[in-house]
Amino acid sequence: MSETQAPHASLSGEPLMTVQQHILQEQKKFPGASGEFSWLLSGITLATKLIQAKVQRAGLSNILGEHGEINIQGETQQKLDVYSNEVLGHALSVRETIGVLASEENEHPMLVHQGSENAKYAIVFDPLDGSSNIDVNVSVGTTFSILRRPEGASLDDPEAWVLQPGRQQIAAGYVVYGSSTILVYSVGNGVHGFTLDPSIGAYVLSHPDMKMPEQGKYYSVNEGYSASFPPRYQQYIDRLKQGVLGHPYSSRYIGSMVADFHRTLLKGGIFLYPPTTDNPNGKLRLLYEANPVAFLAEQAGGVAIDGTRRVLDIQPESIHQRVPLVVGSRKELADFERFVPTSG
Ligand code: P6P
Repeated sequence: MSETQAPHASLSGEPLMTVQQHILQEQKKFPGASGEFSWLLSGITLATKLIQAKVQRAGLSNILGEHGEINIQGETQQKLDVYSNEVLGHALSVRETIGVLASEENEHPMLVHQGSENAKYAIVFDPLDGSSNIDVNVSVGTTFSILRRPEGASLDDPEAWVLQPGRQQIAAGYVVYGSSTILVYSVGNGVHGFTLDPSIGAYVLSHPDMKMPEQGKYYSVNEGYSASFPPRYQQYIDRLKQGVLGHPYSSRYIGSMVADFHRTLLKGGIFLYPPTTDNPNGKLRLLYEANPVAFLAEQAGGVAIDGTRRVLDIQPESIHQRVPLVVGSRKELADFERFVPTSG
């Protein structure tokens, strides 16, 4: 290491910036913010490190296979789903500023601290999105959305804490457990990515101020359902393939939303989960899949709609509500909105 290099310098020679340092810097930009926000987010970083350790060893610790329980979504729970949900629940419930937790794995939101009057935040999360891919070693992810306690929200109505439009999120993010483990988050001041360095057990800034390209070259949708998409969706996808936006598009679909969105954030293009015959409101859940992704997409210069409306403007009616999702680069989304009438 050269003398001039900081003791803990990154490969580029820049001093290492951990996610904790970054959060402390970010929250200085928010008048009145106290250390509580960084303490809250540290609960997420800790939990996702524990989840990552299990995901990386799933095949070895015989944790693969079904847990046998059926979750609120009617899906068979994988053991890692259950573990991830418990780890996040424990790590977050010791943060006294959090009053309500809502998870994809639980039917109802949970009050924590028996509802401390000091609680200011609610956190909504999907502990392990894409879990059906666990057994075949495909990337999975954790998503989270942080909301402020609504003015006057009663402790005996935890649903009111989380049934807020996505534009009310004060922070959102995801962790993608892939070839590397990357945390991407925003507090409304740009999008920043951190790669977990296992040698020091810290998330280190690797993607500062992420911007979604104006246009990409991939479309991402499960074409197995195309016969049941609204016709204009399929016609729109055909246009992309024919090169009407300047070049023919290639298809990329992992079937794990966090991984599909992460690629779209980095490379641009468009990710769609349209309405289908089986899922007329799409399959993705508003509160803990579409909202965090839409928040990040907009912060990075992209666009996120449900086919007609801005995702972040949707008033949720229930915590597991599903919405169609069309998210991606400005150019593709502008063309989509011109081509697919609001009736879909
Ligand atoms: P399909 C995973 O179960 C998930 O909720 C998202 O992560 C993913 O984008 C979607 O479902 C995949 O659904 O119907 O294409 O298998």
